[in-house]
Amino acid sequence: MKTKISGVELRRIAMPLVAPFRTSFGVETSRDVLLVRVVTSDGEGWAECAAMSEPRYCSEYVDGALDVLRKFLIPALPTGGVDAAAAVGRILEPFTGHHMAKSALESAVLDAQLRSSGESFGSYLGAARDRVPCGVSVGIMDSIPELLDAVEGYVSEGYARIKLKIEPGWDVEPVRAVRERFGDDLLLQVDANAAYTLVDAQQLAKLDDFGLLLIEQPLANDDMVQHAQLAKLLRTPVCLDESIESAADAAAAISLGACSIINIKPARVGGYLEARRIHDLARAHGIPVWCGGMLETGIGRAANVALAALPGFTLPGDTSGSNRYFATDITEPFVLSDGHLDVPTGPGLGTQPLPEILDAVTTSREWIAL
Ligand code: NPG
Repeated sequence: MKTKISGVELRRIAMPLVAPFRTSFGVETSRDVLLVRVVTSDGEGWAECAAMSEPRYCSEYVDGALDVLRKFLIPALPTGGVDAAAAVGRILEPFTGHHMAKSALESAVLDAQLRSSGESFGSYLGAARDRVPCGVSVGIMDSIPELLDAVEGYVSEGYARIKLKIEPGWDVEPVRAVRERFGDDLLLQVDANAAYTLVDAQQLAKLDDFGLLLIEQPLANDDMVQHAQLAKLLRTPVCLDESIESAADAAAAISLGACSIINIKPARVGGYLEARRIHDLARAHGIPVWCGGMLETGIGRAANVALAALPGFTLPGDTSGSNRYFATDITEPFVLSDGHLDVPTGPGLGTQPLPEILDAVTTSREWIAL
């Protein structure tokens, strides 16, 4: 039986962050989030669009996602209904790019489908465990003492690994300071968000002394060949994030030797089904993967935690507790226990927005009938 979609609500919310989050591409103080709610003949489904307010991490941004959903993606859904969420990706394929917007629409339909069949995201995707070890991403700070205080706080909360954001001028020294203070056993990795070029290879090779798990996206998003060259010059494993927008990209990166680890962000690759394909491909090639984060509310976090429970996710992800970013989340918060988060077991995402909190942070709503 087909699932008929009667309409889609696009709801924008403003979520203040507990502290500014600085990366090599900008500073976030508040998260401008687009939520998607589909209403279907099987019930409703929720999803979160990961696009940020400005196109700095990638070309997508919230106003753009709203526009493409409203004008092209939602109107493309057949009024006769879809067989399953898996059909949504194929229906949206004629539109190029816009992976985050597409991912949100497909995920909302998947949530509706799973809520109605009573299956959880984790079970549907193939989760192999009921809880996942969690890492935390630590932004660029004004000083080393400030960084050490922040890391100290996360280590005492029980995070299983620390990721330091780096950029030219903030790389070797912060890594050295964290290693000296917290010792060699701390699982530590760095993320450059494309801030370097191949000319910086010698500087990046200095990080080899610190036993890092990986260096993430050192070079530009479209520099696959240069990442392969850099990987030969470093002992630290190269992990790609921004460069991998599809399973085809992952296949190219693996065969080029551009990376030996992949950060899978479902939104960046167009959804959880493509994310699972990348997981399967990487696993078949012995390439470890881990689940990235984009400052998600509990809606996006729930699905990410489910994905992170798949067997090839052998490194801790950026699946932090809700309180890493938000004083009040729009769902029941995800709370770290012994460095882990439980994989939700309820139907679909296994969580939903709390109406009063959601209303309090809503800045706009729009209903698009099919
Ligand atoms: O824990 O949700 C999280 C954020 C982890 O560092 C993180 N995300 O480049 O991976 C990244 C970075 C990011 C943040 C990317 C915001 C895009 C937007």
